[in-house]
Amino acid sequence: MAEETDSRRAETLRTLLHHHAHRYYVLDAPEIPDAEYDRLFRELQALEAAHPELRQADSPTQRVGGAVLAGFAPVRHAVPMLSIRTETDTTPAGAQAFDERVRRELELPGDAPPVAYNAELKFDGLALNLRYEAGVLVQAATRGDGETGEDVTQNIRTIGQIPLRLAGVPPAVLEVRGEVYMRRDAFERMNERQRERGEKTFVNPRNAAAGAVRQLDPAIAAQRPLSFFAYGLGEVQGWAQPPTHSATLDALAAFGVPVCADRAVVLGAAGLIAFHEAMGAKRDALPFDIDGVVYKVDDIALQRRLGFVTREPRWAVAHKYPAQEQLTRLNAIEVQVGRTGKLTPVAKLEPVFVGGTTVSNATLHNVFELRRKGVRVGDTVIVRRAGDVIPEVVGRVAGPRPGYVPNFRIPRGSACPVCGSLVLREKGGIDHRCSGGLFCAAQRKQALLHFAGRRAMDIEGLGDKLVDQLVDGGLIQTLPELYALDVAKLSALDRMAGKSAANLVEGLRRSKDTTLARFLYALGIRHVGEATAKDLARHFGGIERVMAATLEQLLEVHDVGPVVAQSIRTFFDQPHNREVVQQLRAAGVAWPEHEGEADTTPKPLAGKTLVLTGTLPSLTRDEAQSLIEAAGGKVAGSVSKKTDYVVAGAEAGSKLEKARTLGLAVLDEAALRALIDGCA
Ligand code: 5U1
Repeated sequence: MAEETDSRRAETLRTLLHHHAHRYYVLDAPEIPDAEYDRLFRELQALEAAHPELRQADSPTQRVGGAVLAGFAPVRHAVPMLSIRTETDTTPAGAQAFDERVRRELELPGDAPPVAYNAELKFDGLALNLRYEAGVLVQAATRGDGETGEDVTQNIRTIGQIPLRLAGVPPAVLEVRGEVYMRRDAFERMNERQRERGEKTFVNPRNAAAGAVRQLDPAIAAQRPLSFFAYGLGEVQGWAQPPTHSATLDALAAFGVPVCADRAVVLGAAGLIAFHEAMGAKRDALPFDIDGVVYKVDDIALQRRLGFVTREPRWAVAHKYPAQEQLTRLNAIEVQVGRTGKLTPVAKLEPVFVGGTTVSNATLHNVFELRRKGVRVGDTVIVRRAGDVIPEVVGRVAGPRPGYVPNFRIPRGSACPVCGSLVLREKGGIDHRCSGGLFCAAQRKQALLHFAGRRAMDIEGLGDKLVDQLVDGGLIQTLPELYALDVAKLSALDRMAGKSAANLVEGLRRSKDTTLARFLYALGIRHVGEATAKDLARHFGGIERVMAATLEQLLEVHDVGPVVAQSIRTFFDQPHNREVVQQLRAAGVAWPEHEGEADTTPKPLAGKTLVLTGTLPSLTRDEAQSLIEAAGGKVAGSVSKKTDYVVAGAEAGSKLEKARTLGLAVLDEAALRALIDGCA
């Protein structure tokens, strides 16, 4: 009896979790807080651990694979996976030619009405066949040679968007075909992480996705954020397929399979051309790469009449867009200083048309990556430009060089090309940085914005547009000059007549009355976030003592390690930076004495690191951070094994996903408050 109850409960939990996973991953519209999802998930895990016979292949707990695959078993496709004819003429003539071909093959008279087509996107990923039997995902296979693919079921199970069980009343057998891909933001984040660790980066989202699907260890595959869109069918049993392709896609969406919303039924060549143009204009704004659009005759009966030529259907074509990767010559390498002081080697290229625009500069990220890619001046290189991401050099074309070309270097002791301050690289770090933080013109805007920020000096009315005007108009060269602004000077600026100017002057006046911790944070010293600034203020009690502290003394401060200590020391070793501090104080910036006195309130989150994600029901991000810090906790920007809690609200994204993958504790706002109040 007890067993039957457990079995029924497990079934209920599976159904609930499938429903909420679909709401979360596919519809992006969760109905329950993440903490509740986690609770249900853990309950099912516990039930399955106690009763292994209840564990089923379609259980949501089976998404994170454990065992390392020995290799991939071959899978013979029940229905061959065809390829698609490609129209490389990227002009409207490409669409026109397809429509003419279809009309000819169908022997339509010239005055017959236009053919209806389903127009969709051509995703730049890896083709997959998902086999569902009685609605349960039993196998996922790559295309392979079209006849035989590889069994990648374990890895595919880790993709949250792919349902393990279909919704509704599913057919006996349904093979869903589509493309697994990686979103551009996920790809950029993943590469940024690789760069921070000094590891190899991926060339483009397609390679990263294909590599993840074919990754032998499902646990690693699970860390690669993949997505999926369905676009067709393989074998089907026990289902009357709708009479059109567009209705088939609607039916797949109703089964809970992700289908891209950017699709349309259009009429004739004019409709195809309009779709090609509309999607071309939208291409950069899409969150994923496409390399073209696909046109398919919508009527399945007409598709059958048209049939195939060799391995390609006559009823479909892929109409390309200009490539997002091109070859060109690397003419020179220059160094650029970014807003945060980071030095980036920039490739000066022979201008090339790529991803829809002419590119003559591209980032090389850092000298280590540049060296790993083996890129040198004079090489033929591959340039990628996709979406609104900065163009980058992703590699070189192998081949002999005409003679010796030295590796690009930023020598030890170099001077910043903008301000002449010393260029440094942290021990074990990847990036070279200018140490002239408050002085360097390249960093001026960033320094001002950070200084004015709400959690720094809190200068009301000083936003990025005004900072642009102040710096570009030459009104401000250094931070202390902020406090010399008056209504007369400000009124000359755009949108600063009358009250706005007076309000800013008042904001500046009020900001002078601050705390040592805020002031230290406002200086924008690398690695000195709010929590460290507070620790420094508490420990030293005065700015002179912080500026004079030796490395050893800095290391005595709570949570200050060698990298942070060195960064503080380097900052105050720059005479320009010390001058700025003195000038700010001379301008009237002041804080109460003895700020460092001990705080005796209880600290239930002492030593804990929390990450905030999503929108909380009643607290803003700043309020939640203040609450956590007042309770002794630290707020970190990214999730890692060192995170103690992830506090998640509505529309929490990849941080929550990662927390789940790492098995971290996830709190909602109520649970956070309970923890702080000591009730949890
Ligand atoms: N959207 C879409 N992409 N795509 C790729 N549909 C589609 N259809 C394909 C392929 C290879 O092939 C069928 C026409 C067989």
